Amino acid sequence: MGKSKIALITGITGQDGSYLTEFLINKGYVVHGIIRRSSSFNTGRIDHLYTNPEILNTKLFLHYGDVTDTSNLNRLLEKTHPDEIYNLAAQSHVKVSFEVPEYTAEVDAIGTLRFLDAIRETGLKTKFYQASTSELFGKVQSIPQNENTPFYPRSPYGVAKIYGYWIVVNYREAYNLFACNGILFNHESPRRGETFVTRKITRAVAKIVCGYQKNIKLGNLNAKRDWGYAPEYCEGMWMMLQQNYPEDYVLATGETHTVREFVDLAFKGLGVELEWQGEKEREKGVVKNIDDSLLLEGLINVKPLYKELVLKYIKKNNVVVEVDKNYYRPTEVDLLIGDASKAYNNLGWKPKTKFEELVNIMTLADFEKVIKRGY
Ligand code: NAP
Ligand code: F7E
Repeated sequence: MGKSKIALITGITGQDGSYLTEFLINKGYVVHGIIRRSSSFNTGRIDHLYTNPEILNTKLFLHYGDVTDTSNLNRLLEKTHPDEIYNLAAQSHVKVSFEVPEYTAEVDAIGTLRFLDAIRETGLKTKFYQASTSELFGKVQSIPQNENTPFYPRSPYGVAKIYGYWIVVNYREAYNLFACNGILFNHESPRRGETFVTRKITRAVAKIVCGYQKNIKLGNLNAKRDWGYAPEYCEGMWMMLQQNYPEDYVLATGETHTVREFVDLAFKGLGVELEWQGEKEREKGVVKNIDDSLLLEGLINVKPLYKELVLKYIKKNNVVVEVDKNYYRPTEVDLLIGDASKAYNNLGWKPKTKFEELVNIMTLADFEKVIKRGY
């Protein structure tokens, strides 16, 4: 048996970091992950790996670190000698980036430079994946967006990530590094952070149906996103680093949907049909009908309990969605829809999970959590 490849992952405790770690361990890699010191546990998404004695300290090693600390990154590179680096660490929340723009730049832009420069300095022969984003397209200059679409970021997050993108291109050209930008459109899962809109919706819908919450307050319901399923996108990251030449790739589904459509489907999966009334800040999602024939297949075995809950807490004409201007952004990205033909042609990468299936996976997972734990 050959020697295992070694991967170093920043952002291992995040949504993508956790799926990528599972994927790489299954492929026979030894994975080193950088975690931040935090005042409470932040390893929830990788605990199933971390607490497995067959994995911890044989296939998975965790190191304290931070992409704002150059000496730490240099040390970790010298200690771990990775074949592949996946730079997923980021202040990744677009709305929050308006509140902490400088910190966002420090982590998302300069953090990327620190890593590339550490690779250059150590002369390590390693491949580098940069978590670039569809937020680079921002105020879109053409529809759909692909690798040749001009960028127009609309947030401090997008602007910081554009620096990350170009510094990867520059170090690739200047120092011949094997470095790739994955320009990934939104990708979601039951492990998505609770303040991103998809997870906020599926969690709230589950709680509303179970009587823990009356309604959900959201911002721009008209925003359109190209939403895919995170584990598939993590496989795409790995595929980029297995090519003969480093290039940049868009990963996307090629479909776009509004936030409102996401809300509709999440409620529908739990047997609740909505009707939208009013406009702009006065728009409301109101219960039109309760129909347990709409219930997701995975929930059939909890049907009696579901019926008991939903009939108790959800009534026709209940207002379950409201608009709250506090969730609006100073500048919004109105529409994203990606064209991933290059990834399909060169990598053979293709998204499998369709929009409705994605909403159902997330709704089901949150409903099961709420039923079991109440939150
Ligand atoms: P996420 O769940 O927010 O995870 C971010 C990770 O970065 C967490 O592990 C976080 O650690 C870590 N981190 C934050 N600041 C750090 C610092 N200063 N030093 C070291 N680690 C730090 O994000 P994600 O959804 O998995 O996304 C992964 C990457 O892809 C991010 O770079 C994101 O910007 C980018 N991206 C995401 C999407 C998407 O739709 N998900 C699309 C395109 C690009 P803690 O757990 O301690 O907070
Ligand atoms: O917002 C609208 C909001 O925060 C999506 C990050 O992973 O993907 C993500 O960035 C849309 C926006 O994701 C609420 O205005 C309405 O138009 O889920 P989000 P994002 O901003 O698209 C990209 C590709 C990344 O790279 C980022 O790291 O939904 N929206 N109401 C809301 N958004 C939030 N968060 N909360 C609301 O209440």
